[in-house]
Amino acid sequence: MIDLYHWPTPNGHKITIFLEEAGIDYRIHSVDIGKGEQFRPDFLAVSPNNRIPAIVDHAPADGGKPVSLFESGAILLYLAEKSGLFLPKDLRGRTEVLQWLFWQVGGLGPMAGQNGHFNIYAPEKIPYAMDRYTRETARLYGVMNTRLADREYLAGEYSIADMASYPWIVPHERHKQKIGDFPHLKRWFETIAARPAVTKVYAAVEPSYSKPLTDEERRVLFGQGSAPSPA
Ligand SMILES: N[C@@H](CCC(=O)N[C@@H](CS)C(=O)NCC(=O)O)C(=O)O
Repeated sequence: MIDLYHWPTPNGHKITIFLEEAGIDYRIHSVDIGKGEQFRPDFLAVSPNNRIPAIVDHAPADGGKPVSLFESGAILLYLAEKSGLFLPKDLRGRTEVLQWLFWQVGGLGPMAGQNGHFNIYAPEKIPYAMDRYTRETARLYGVMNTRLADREYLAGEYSIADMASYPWIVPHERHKQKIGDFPHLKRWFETIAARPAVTKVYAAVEPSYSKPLTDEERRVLFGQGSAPSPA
């Protein structure tokens, strides 16, 4: 059994997609990040970065005490190794998947995140920042589109690299991208959207970003400084 600390955001969806695809039993612990539940000591003990997702695996492969883990990329890698699924075992296949997984967690996620921040959430409209992150998101979409021109998935078979990237393409309109401008990415996006596990994840809960933030949620999310709590 996996305890999943979750909120319905792109990084949260990566893990529910994996668990549904792999058919692994899990229990969701909702962490309402707009209400500040990410600062609760019991959650910080699992995720000291006060971010979802995080997991606790009560039946780790070494038979030892439970393993707790934060960072979506590390969680996907852990679960893939645990289950033997969605990550090739051969050197080259594995390296290729990890390369695209790291590309997502170090590039697509943070850049699209800043895109959303400056285009949607920022109280002041700062044209330089909006333009910078809209262009950078477009560049990353272009990289994916080129990569997908001659293959079905980002790296070999459907893998944790695709599961990490898909939830960050779902909000393409919010991120001011026209998916039709990226035909290979669009084909990939539609293929993954039609997978039963993915449909189930998105049918179960509306993404948290579907609703505008309240002033209090803004304070909690964007007022954080060096202490693990909002200002
Ligand atoms: N690098 C982290 C990013 C996780 C992240 O940013 N999570 C957001 C939701 S998508 C969060 O928990 N935010 C809470 C906060 O900002 O306090 C990962 O890939 O897991």
